[in-house]
Amino acid sequence: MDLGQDRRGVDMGPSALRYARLAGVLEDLGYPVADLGNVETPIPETVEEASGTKHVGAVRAVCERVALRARDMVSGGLFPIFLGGDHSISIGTVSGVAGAAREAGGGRTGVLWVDAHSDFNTPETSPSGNVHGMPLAALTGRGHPDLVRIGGEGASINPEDTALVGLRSVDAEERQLLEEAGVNVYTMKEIDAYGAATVIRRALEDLSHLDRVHLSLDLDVVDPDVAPGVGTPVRGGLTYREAHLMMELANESGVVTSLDVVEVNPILDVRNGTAELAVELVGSLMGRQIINFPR
Ligand code: B3U
Ligand code: MN
Ligand code: MN
Repeated sequence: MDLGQDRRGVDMGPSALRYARLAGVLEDLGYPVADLGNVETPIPETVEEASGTKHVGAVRAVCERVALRARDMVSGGLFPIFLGGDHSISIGTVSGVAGAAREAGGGRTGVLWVDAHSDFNTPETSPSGNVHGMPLAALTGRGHPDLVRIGGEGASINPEDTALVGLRSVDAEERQLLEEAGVNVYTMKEIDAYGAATVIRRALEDLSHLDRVHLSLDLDVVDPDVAPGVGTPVRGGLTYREAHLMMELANESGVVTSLDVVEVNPILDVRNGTAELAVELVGSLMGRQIINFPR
């Protein structure tokens, strides 16, 4: 889906990730993989543009379908990997995963949001009206009622059950909302000051009380020199090595139970390198190591 922002192209992200051998990399690690195909999504050319929050009705309809798929996968005991698409899909993925787990007595779900942006805007604070800048706010019960309702009435997750890592582009009023909500925020400044390992371990520690953790990986967290094929590049991001370390430490912690890979834009990419990096990062999260040296 690319309805959550203005640039065409992120709807081709899933094809690029498949072409970069996502399934093969997971199979090489020993996992059985089932590709469940694409979720039916309209293109912006066929969607009537509403004023205010852009394409909100269509985004909601797609996210409801995504949430149903997410529920089925969690109920079936699978590890869901959702391919975007712009980041608005995560209103569907997270609400579905969290809702299914809650209802099955599987407890409380938290979110590790790895992104250059905090995606905590509401229609009132958003400078763009783009839904991909709003998903985390909607998931914690803030924003457009049609977005907050996705996957079931009310908030899907508690703000204190979230950790945001890699931020370097936050709007002024969005920042105020983040502060009021009490989410755990780690900007690039903390990564520069304390090092990626320390920051990632703290973020994982913030989520250690939870039964499930959904990792939402927006590829724009990585520096655009390394990952140019993203919808909204912001310079000053994670290095190649920091991005891998993040995934390796998440793997070591053993807490991650579902994953989004979003905002890969093949039109802006160079020889599919951003999709290939994304697939490598999924490999690191799922246990790929340079050597399995006994410790
Ligand atoms: N905060 C801005 C920009 C933005 C958010 N997420 C992305 N870009 N990818 C907005 O439009 O909400
Ligand atoms: Mn995002
Ligand atoms: Mn982003």
